[in-house]
Amino acid sequence: HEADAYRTDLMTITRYVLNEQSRNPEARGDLTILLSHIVLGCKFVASAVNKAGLAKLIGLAGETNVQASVPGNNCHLSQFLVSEIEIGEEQKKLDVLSNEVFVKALVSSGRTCVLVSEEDEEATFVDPALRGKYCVCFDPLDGSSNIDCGVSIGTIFGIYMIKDKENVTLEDVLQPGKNMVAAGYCMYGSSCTLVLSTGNGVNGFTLDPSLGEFILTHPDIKIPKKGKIYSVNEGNAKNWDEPTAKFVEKCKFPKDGSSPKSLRYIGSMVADVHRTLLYGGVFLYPADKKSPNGKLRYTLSLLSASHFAYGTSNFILINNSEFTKSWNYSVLYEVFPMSFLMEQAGGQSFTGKERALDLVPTKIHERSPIFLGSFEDVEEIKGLYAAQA
Ligand code: AHM
Ligand code: MG
Repeated sequence: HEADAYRTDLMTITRYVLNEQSRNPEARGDLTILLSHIVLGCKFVASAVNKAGLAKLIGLAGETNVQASVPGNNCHLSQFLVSEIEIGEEQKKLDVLSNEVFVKALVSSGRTCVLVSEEDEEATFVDPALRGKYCVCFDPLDGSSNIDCGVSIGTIFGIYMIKDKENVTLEDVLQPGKNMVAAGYCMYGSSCTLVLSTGNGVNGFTLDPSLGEFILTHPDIKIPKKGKIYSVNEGNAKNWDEPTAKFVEKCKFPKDGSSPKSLRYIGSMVADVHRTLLYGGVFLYPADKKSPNGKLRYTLSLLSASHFAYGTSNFILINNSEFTKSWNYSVLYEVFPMSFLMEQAGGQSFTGKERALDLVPTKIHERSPIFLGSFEDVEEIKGLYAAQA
């Protein structure tokens, strides 16, 4: 009977968010509307990603794009998005296209005032006539270098509320992650899954392509207290700091008689974090210690790379005239949303110095190391950093 109920009494994401809204007597439905526009953006990107191999959406500029449609969604906004972006336009790379879709969906929701996107160097201040009380930080298509080989990719978003609608500033998004009111990601994989928290636990919804709706499939996700998996780019091991090196050594050669952990690393943050959330374990992208031979190598790349610092995962920093390579994650649209979800699911997230959600960013594209996952595994990492200090 339960299976029947599951099949016939569908908990769509909109129904879920409306239920949540009704629990708060002061809620006016703004977050519900905003989320439905984010959901539409995710459906659009899901559809475009699915067609990428066929339609050559990722092809070079200059070729004319094929028209993509949004399955099961005939509302005006989706038609507007499709016509606005795709018909007759030259092909755009999927990450650029996704960014445009999300910016337009967010602005037209009438519920946003500041947008920060990985794709845009500057924050977008929404036209006063269309302003609402929310700020959205997002990476429209993270891991886009994985598209060509069909590896899962995703959209990540975090939502803040502004302080004063009449006086909107960058300070509204330069807040610690613990002030976020909602966060989530959508993974475009073997299925399309949207994981969301509005500060009351974490829920996962899977897109039913035949309905064009996200249906609740993973209610109240809780991450296991301890996991059997560690997830890290081991190719960077030579530059790890000591606590990271010690932790990974312990994963592989435990001295307490426990079994070694398995290594899983997809190289696509949304997919790696999704697995960590469901199966437990820890995902880490540590700081690099200064590479003594790095100076010459990075001097050359700095000249050009400094111009492309935003919108790519490699960010070159000048530090006391020495060059430090940093591939860490963006605080606003990667570290905070994922940390928010982890904590809401009973796990934790740490930067190597502090609780990730306590970090106060000073610029919109600030980056940070990250260690997140099962509570006990992250506790162990925190212990190693504390011992070093
Ligand atoms: P992108 O922001 O350029 O799309 O790349 C970000 C991706 C993340 O999804 C992934 O976790 C990371 O880069 C992998 O980094 P690395 O290849 O250094 O392991
Ligand atoms: Mg990214």
